[in-house]
Amino acid sequence: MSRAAVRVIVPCFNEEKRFPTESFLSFIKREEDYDFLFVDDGSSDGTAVLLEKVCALMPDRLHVLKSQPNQGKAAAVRLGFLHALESQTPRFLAYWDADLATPLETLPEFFRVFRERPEVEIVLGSRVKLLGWDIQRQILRHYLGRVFATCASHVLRLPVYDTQCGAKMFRVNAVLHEIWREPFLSRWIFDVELLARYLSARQDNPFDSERRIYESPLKTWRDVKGSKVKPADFFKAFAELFRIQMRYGRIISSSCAKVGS
Ligand SMILES: Nc1nc2c(ncn2[C@@H]2O[C@H](COP(=O)(O)OP(=O)(O)O)[C@@H](O)[C@H]2O)c(=O)[nH]1
Ligand SMILES: [Mg+2]
Repeated sequence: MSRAAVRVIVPCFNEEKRFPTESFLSFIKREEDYDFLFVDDGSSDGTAVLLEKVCALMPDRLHVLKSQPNQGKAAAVRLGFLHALESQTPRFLAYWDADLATPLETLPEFFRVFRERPEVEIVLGSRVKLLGWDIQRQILRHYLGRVFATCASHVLRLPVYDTQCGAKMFRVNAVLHEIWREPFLSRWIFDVELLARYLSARQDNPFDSERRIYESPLKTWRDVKGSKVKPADFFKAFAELFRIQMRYGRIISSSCAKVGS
């Protein structure tokens, strides 16, 4: 693989029809700091063949990892991270939804945050709907998403606005290795579990997490047609949030109490 500073993991499940090949190719030609690792998550359509063809166009910057059978986004992203952390580790790792609901042009904005703020370890894309900004979200998903995000923020004891945006970047360090090591309990909301793990790992001083995690408001975000997430998954997400609370809640609140006392 190339020696790019940022490796971007892109989980792909049955993306043949909506995969934005041109957007990836034109971005990579313009921006030399990035390379991409696509993880084909047991797709049953032509995604694997398509990804091979695309990667063959720029083999040092575009790579594909195939995993069978389908295991869900959490496992696919984790596989990509473990692979990237094994060899020629880049300085930064990101994951990004294949539909480019968050445009690739946002990657340099996240990268800039790390360069300007040495204390930051995680940058989260945040879909804040403000006048004049181009955040296009289905109304139902927006409101369900806001309810969920508020509950997630409670469980994490962290004033985070948006845990579920599929665009996140991480500084590679020992904590990063630790938080990706184990498989996730959750299939749908591993982003929350990842933050819970981060807070647990950094439990010596949890209030510093508010400086180390940076939410970057997105200028553009579009709900791309063809999502495989269904309304019923909203309820599954709550069941998983409960499991996360049971598994990590005590350790997060005890570290908050320790610092507060
Ligand atoms: N839904 C789903 N997405 C997966 C799976 N494995 C990988 N992904 C990828 O996860 C990303 C988000 O999927 P999408 O259906 O757009 O979800 P949404 O944007 O939250 O509605 C895409 O890059 C998918 O290809 C899976 O098993 N199910
Ligand atoms: Mg999507």
